[in-house]
Amino acid sequence: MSSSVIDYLATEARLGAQNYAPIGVVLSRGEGVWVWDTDGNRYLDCLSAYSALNQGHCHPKILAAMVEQASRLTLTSRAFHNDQLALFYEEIAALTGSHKVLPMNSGAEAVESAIKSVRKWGYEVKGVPDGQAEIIVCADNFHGRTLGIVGFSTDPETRTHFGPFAPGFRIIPFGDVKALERAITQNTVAFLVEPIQGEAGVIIPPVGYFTEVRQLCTAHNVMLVLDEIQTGLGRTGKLLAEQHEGIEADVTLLGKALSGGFYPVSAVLSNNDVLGTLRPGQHGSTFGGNPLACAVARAAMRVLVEEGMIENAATQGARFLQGLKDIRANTIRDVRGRGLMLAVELHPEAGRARRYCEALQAKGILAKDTHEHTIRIAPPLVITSDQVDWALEQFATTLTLDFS
Ligand code: IF1
Repeated sequence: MSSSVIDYLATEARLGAQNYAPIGVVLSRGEGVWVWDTDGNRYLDCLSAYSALNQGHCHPKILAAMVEQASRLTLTSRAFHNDQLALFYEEIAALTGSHKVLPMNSGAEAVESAIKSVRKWGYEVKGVPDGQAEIIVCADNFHGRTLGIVGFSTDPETRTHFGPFAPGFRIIPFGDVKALERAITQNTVAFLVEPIQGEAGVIIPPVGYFTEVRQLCTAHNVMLVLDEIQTGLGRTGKLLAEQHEGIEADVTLLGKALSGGFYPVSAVLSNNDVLGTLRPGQHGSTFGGNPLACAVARAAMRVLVEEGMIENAATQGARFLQGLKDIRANTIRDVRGRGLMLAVELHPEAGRARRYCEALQAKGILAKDTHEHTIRIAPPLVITSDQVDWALEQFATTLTLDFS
């Protein structure tokens, strides 16, 4: 380790809140699937900033749109109109088939905004008595870090000592239609769920689950809110993960890759009158819908489609998954994924996944562990076959190591 690296780490440790434990690499440059550290070592990015970099690092067309817009107009607040917002609305609505759009910044803000909107819809349209709205969520969910959201997390690390929390949420197991049916009452306004649970370890629900979820929600006039902040925008090999299930959510949440990693941009999309219940003054954000965010998001959506990244995610994801399945190593308990949202779950006896991520780093791959024994793999969607094959060689030699 060079002295400059030690400085960065020591200064962060001394001055920063210690709410992360990053792998000991200091990055200073990125391009496509690659990042470089301060010593000039190159790595294949297999995390993509938790899927915010679907379009790859520093995509030149998104960069150009950002620079051009930044030199013209960055922020107006929503007190005035700007000449990018309407274009952003047009393009995101056309891309996703949505009728209403609420622009926000972070993913957690989109989730909070959806919760407010479906509650309001529940009171004003569905007729739920004031203060009684219930929202159903899943165990092992991850929807962000705000108080409202961590209040319905089931992960002790995420919620312990952050309470008291707001009422109004019911927690059911993920992938269990019967549990959903039992949990729905007359006061249920929404079911909020990830199409594939990311933080939980890339958990794919049983085949047909979402078809039945859709039917139940429709039958009981419950809004199906899909958090596609991580699964959306091509990550799973389709524009939206809901397309694998042949369903349409009532409310879809996007974030992360909506800006291609340049800027926090999120959105609540709805197919019906949920967002229509919001009136002037009832919700907002200083930065939400600002012209810089809109210009960046427009370019990020455009390159995703024009450069075939969604199809590439399907093709390379299948290649990566098969390659991982072909690795014969006693350490591997399970390999799963859809598109380029992949995970290798290790046997508990193999040692901690973090150790394997550090070994991968030494071989030029950056990946992130989750829940002790799972390695998450999510490269930018611009990855090529050769790069996948190279990555697989590194995984094969690393996963046969014994860190128990
Ligand atoms: C952290 C995981 C990923 C998300 C879904 C909303 C949000 C996220 C489905 C909130 C955010 C992040 C944030 C990051 C870790 C991370 C993560 F490990 F927790 F599961 F991506 F894999 N919905 N996910 O995944 O979006 O407010 O952050 O913009 O450390 O919190 P945000």
